[in-house]
Amino acid sequence: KNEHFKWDNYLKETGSLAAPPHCFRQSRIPPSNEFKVGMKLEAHDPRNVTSVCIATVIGITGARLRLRLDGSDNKNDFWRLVDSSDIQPIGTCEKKGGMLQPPLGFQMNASSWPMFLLRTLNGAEMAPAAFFKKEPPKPAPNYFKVGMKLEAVDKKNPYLICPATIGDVRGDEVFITFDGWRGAFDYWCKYDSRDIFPVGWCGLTGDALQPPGNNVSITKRGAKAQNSPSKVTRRSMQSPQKSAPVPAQCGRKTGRDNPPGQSTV
Ligand code: MLZ
Repeated sequence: KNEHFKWDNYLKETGSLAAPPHCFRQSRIPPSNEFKVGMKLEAHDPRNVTSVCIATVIGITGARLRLRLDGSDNKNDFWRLVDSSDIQPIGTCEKKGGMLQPPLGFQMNASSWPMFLLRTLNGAEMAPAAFFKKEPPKPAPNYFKVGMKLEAVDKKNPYLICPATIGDVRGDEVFITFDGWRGAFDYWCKYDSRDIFPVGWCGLTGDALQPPGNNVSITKRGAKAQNSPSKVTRRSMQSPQKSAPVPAQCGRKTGRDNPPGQSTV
């Protein structure tokens, strides 16, 4: 159904420009994804990033892996690029003198962890080291400008990659606004986030890029009125920040900064 979404047409219709590839911490050609479902690897626990845990590949999508930590539940799956520095071959942690940790929310008694680990690794299909690709370097400064288009992970639905627009830029952070969704999914992130991609990325990886939402979007109006970026800025300042960390000067989850009754959903 999303074959109807064409960036070329959309960029013309909205009179907007794609963020150039050098803005992103992504390789120009997406890394090939050789992983198979069921393979095991080491991953930093997203909920406790100092812990290195055992993870199983639950799904493959484009250049990303859907991962589940062994001993955790099925409600905390996460997605990582095959060139993410958050993942590594089994044995890496031990080689560096570290110890594999139970995931946050380990479902068994903590004392059963050593035996659980032993059983988990025994006979496991381990992802070969050659499948892990080197993380690309950070672009030196933040090259993003307000109004640039990109493809971005929807953090509330992290399996989705959607058309987005840079709504604001502050230091090394960018405000990601999702086209056609009235601010409901927007977030701040670092300019070198691994969750944002240049226009055309999904086309290259075979990922299904979601079409923009149907809601009348201020992003579109803002894009039409390219000469008044203040509109975009004002709107992003007013957007409720529900899930993403926000630079101190900007909106807050609660309190005076967020006038009541101001919902964009
Ligand atoms: N089913 C969800 C998907 C929204 C995805 C938006 N992505 C920016 C909904 O309709 O709320």
